[in-house]
Formats: sequence, structure tokens, C-alpha cells
Amino acid sequence: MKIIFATQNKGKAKEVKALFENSPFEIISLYDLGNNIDIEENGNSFSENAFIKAKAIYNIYKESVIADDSGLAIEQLDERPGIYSARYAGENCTYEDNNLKVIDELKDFPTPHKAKFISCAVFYDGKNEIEAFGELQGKIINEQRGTNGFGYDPIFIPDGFEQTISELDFDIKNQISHRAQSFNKLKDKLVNSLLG
Ligand code: ITT
Repeated sequence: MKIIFATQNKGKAKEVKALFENSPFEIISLYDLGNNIDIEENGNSFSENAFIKAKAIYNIYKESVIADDSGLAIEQLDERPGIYSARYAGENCTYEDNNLKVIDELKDFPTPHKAKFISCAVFYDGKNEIEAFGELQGKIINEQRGTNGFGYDPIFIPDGFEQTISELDFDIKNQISHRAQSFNKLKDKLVNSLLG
């Protein structure tokens, strides 16, 4: 069964395609479809924003869609940047701008800077609305380390590790991440409700 993944983030697309390998579902990215639509995410929660993306793409293709809304919640910053993670340092900012802003905001707080990544994965096919959540606990460090991954990966050390996610292999991130957990749960729900 074909499912479109409503993301413009190539890092997410690579991770989720790998998570659905050897499943009954073939994941097609917007990149594969040559679609670079920019969907306005004006919801108030990860779940609302994920469904906004899924429904916008469903309305174009009338095919089954999955989407992910995700972000970083830092305890000492009252759970910011949260749903504003992508553009935390302003419109058109880079991942590095966001990382430097977080490092600067945390400079007067004691360590460790506890944080978690959150992902809400959703499915929409015109009638079924299915969602699943995942979280990855860890801490933020005051420098960027490593080159793998994307976003806040260079400043985030998952609990139980000493490396940042950007210093870990792709396969390790894809076993432990918030997105691995949310999409593995979503995949099980899809198998049960669509193919069960
Ligand atoms: P789409 O909306 O097109 O999927 P996006 O990057 O804008 O792509 P979000 O709106 O969900 O995605 O914003 C998520 C932001 O949170 C993302 O841009 C990163 O800054 C951060 N983020 C989410 N998951 C991450 C991860 O696995 N590693 C590092 N940063 C992550």
C-alpha cells in the first residue's frame, strides 16, 4: 500500500522510509513527487500541526498520507522551543542559528540542561485519523558536535549516551529516536486498522 509522507524535511524522510522498510507500506516523499509546497502550520499542538500537514497533502492527492510534527522541549526554558522548533531563531533561520540561540539562552542556567525531543506521527486517508507519539529524553550541551542528522541533533545527548545524536550513526538514531517510537507505533496501528 502506498502512503505519501507530507514532509519537506529530507532528514525526516530518510528516517521514516527506513522505519517502513520491510513493512506492507511503501513511503513516497513529497521530494519524490517533485512537490515543494510550504504548508502553514498554525495549530496549537504537535498533533494539530501534524494533521494540518497530512490533510493539506491529502486534499491535493486524495491518497493516504502520513505526517510528523516534532520539536525540542527544554525544561529550563519552560519547554521551549516546542512547536516553534523549526523557526526558533526567526523566519529563514538555519539549524545552526537555532542551536546557537538555544546555547545562548541556556548559558546562565546550571547543568545538566534536561530536554526531550517529541514527535507526533499521524495518518489521514479522508476518513481515518490515527496518531501516535514518541519522546527521546536527554540533555543539551553548550557546543555543537558532529555532522550526522539535522536540526538540534548536534547539541542533544540522549540519556545513556556520551555522544550527541550528530556523532551517533544513523541506525542508532533510528532505533532510539522520538520519530522511531512514534512511527513504529503508528505502523502497528495501521497494520491493525487497515490490514487487520
Ligand atoms: P516538515 O514540517 O516539512 O515535516 P520541518 O523541519 O519544518 O519539516 P517540523 O515543523 O516538525 O518539521 O519542525 C520540527 C523541527 O524540530 C525541525 O526543523 C528541527 O529543528 C526540530 N527537530 C525535530 N525532530 C528532530 C530531530 O530528529 N533531530 C533534530 N531536530 C529535530
